[in-house]
Amino acid sequence: MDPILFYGVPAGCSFGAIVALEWSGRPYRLCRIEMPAVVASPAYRRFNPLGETPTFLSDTGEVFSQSLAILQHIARSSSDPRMGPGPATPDFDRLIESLSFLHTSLFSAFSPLWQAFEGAEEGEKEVLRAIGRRRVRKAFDQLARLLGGRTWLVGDGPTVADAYFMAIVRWNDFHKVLDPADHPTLEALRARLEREPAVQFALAVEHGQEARSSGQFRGHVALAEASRGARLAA
Ligand SMILES: N[C@@H](CCC(=O)N[C@@H](CS)C(=O)NCC(=O)O)C(=O)O
Repeated sequence: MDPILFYGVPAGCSFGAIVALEWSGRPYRLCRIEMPAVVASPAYRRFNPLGETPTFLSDTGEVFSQSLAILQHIARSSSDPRMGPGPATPDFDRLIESLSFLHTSLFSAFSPLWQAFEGAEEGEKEVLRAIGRRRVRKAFDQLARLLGGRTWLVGDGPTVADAYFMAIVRWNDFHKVLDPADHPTLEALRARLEREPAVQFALAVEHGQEARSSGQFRGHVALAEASRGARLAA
């Protein structure tokens, strides 16, 4: 069976996995999960007890979560160079370094801002915003240093690390912590990615617009339909 990615909208971190699936050239399907309504529902929690997106249902029926595990699973399924360097290569350390930084520093820097937005106590909101803004500024500065003078995060072309970067960096559009002009190298990386057909596809999918796949997207699956073939706990 075709693997299924359960992706979250609006603007979920699962965006990176949609791009990776497009680049993989392997057949796949998508299941759209509205946040916060459907992501917290009992029907979705059968796939993801944490009530988070993304979740992946593999071609053998295994169900697992966590963006980095999903990106690595997709990367192993394809020999497209955009999957990034393989484990036996020197650049693999650089790939894991980039993905880890994006997850533990950039993603988590936005967490206090999302908490403030999603309904913290009134007295906590200003504190969360102040912490989030400080952490986002620091993470962008660090990421610019990590990128250095390179065109892409890893190696000579786009990889799953850049796809995941694209998923997270756009959260600044919503929270407006930084002026993108303050980090011209990161802004240039984002602009390069926005010219990628797979990125344009993922954006169109998220917005519910007509989306042209340059990979092997085989259509959306409803949540109820997705459980067929999945190894789920009773
Ligand atoms: N550690 C998880 C984090 C997943 C996560 O926090 N997902 C967010 C979207 S980016 C989510 O589903 N939030 C639930 C909600 O907003 O209700 C991963 O890397 O996949």
